Amino acid sequence: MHLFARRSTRRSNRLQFETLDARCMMTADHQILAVSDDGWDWGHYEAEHAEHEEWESHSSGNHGGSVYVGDFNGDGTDDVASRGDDGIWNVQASGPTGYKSTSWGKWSTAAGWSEIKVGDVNGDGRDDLVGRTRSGSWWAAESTGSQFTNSAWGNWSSRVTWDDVNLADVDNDGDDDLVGRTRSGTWWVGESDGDRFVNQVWGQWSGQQIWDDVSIADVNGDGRDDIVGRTGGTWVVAKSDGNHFANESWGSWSNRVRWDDVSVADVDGDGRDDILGRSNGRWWVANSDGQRFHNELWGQWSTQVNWEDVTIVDIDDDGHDDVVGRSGNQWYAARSSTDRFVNQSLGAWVNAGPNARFLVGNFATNPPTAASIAAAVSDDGPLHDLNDDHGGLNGTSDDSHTGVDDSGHHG
Ligand SMILES: [Ca+2]
Ligand SMILES: [Ca+2]
Ligand SMILES: [Ca+2]
Ligand SMILES: [Ca+2]
Repeated sequence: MHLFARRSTRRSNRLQFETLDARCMMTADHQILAVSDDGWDWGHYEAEHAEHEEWESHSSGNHGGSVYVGDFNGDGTDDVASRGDDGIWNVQASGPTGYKSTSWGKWSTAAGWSEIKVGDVNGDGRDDLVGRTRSGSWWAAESTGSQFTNSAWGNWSSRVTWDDVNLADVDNDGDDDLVGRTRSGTWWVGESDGDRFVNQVWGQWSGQQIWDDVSIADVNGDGRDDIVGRTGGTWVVAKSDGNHFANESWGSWSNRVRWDDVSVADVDGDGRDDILGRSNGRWWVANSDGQRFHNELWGQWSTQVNWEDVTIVDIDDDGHDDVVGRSGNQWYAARSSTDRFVNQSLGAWVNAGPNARFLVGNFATNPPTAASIAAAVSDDGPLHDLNDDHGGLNGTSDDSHTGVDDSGHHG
């Protein structure tokens, strides 16, 4: 499953919704959406309760295995794009009346696409898609708001192996740029000029070492995206000055334990991205002070269950990123209270079929409700009302037999 949580979309939503009136609209955030091949549906998360809200079920076509979350029509809420076996891009645009599924364009079925990424490469506020062909050409499907316009944006050699390819705005000009590292360790940036990617060498990491958890993060909060990665336990930051990356050691995590769900999140809401990860059930945060990471124990989840779909989202719109995840059909949140996580049950998702796939994003709900959302889909027959006896997202606070172990909090 390809899951793509859009960090920059969330950031831009926050910026857009700064007026008081608009804050009401922020309630249309934080959904968990489940997708299957024959339709979808969702509930919303509301204060202490997670309630299901049954909407129309829409055919979502053949996903071809991958779905991409982004705000493709630029209305401030996330949509879902998928590409079928016929090469056609289908966008499920989320809006106040539900999802509208339309064809937005087509990519060749013979090009051998890889590294398909979501971002706003031309800075117009609408998310676009980029992908690279087998021969190394980068193409962008630029959103017009209702369809994609395809054009060639650049080329990266197909003779070298590229690692950790991402879209990120490394120069803070509002256009998402391409970043990627060759196997020999050179960081290349395809800097977007709004029409194409201009290739430049920005930095160098050792090609001899193993790099784990390489991610995009603006660790010093200057608006320029940086890159973080861990090698031999040391967290290295490739810090952008707008023209190149400077390598700095920011901290370390033990490399003798296993780390799960390592993610970038601004858990304390100070505008600087932090890193979190779970080891032996404990959530540790590498908290950025703008110059280095400070390791802090923030919470604990049970080690007795299998956690899936663990995703960063600011579920309560307080500016502090939270963590959501599920164990079976039970959804939980580790909610940031500025300096630690508080575990919370979001309820159960009872009627999504075994093949249902879940997405977390800022999908629209109708009507907008306070601190919204969670959504699901069934792939095994008619949808049931999740508020009925089947349980559904009944948001009970009964944590007694949940997978969450609340005992591990410090402080
Ligand atoms: Ca765009
Ligand atoms: Ca840029
Ligand atoms: Ca930065
Ligand atoms: Ca932070």
